[in-house]
Amino acid sequence: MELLKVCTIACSFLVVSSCTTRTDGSFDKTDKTGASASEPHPASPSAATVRGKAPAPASVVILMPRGSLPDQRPSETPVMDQSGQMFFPDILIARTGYPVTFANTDTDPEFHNIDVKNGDTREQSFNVTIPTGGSYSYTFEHDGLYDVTCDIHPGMYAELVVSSSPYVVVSDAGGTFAIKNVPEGTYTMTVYAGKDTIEKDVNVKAPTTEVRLDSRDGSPTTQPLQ
Ligand SMILES: [Cu+2]
Repeated sequence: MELLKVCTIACSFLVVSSCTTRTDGSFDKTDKTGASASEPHPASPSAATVRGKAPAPASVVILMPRGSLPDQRPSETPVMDQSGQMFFPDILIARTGYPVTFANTDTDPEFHNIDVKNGDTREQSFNVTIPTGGSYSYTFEHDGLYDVTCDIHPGMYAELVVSSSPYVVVSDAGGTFAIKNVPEGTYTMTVYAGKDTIEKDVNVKAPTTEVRLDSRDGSPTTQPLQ
């Protein structure tokens, strides 16, 4: 009888407890919200896809909110690799204030140095040498386009796009681009198309916002909200 009473009390405790006790004595704390910092952020119900056609292949398209930036960590750390005496990818997108990994996975022992400069100011961010199998992590504190070169192999070149906005894509070879999961609101779109820069006000509405980019002369254009 006494044993039954103890068992009843113990079982009641387990029912009301939010902890799952394991036989090894460890336990998992249940998060009643079901959210996890490592899970990707779900799109809001009013999120839109913003798409259009940039005037040049491999254009960089950035949507900057007029209001506050979303508090969203990047889902993964971007990696710029060096292999076969090439940078890969040749255009990499990174978030301001979060790390970027630079790696050297050349199969033949090959030293590379990585010289990174701001494309506008020419200010050098860093210049390091990475042996085969090594890597280097760096966090950029300022938005911008950065040139990535290797002084040992002058033919090596890549571009790094550092943005405080998460809404950034590189267009395909035909200039077509699509930015997904963009909350509704007003934005400034900046398109880096070769040596041209186009700026445009965009009013994003779900489910899809088409953006026309008519300027081909490179002069900044401000057009009415769509
Ligand atoms: Cu190199």
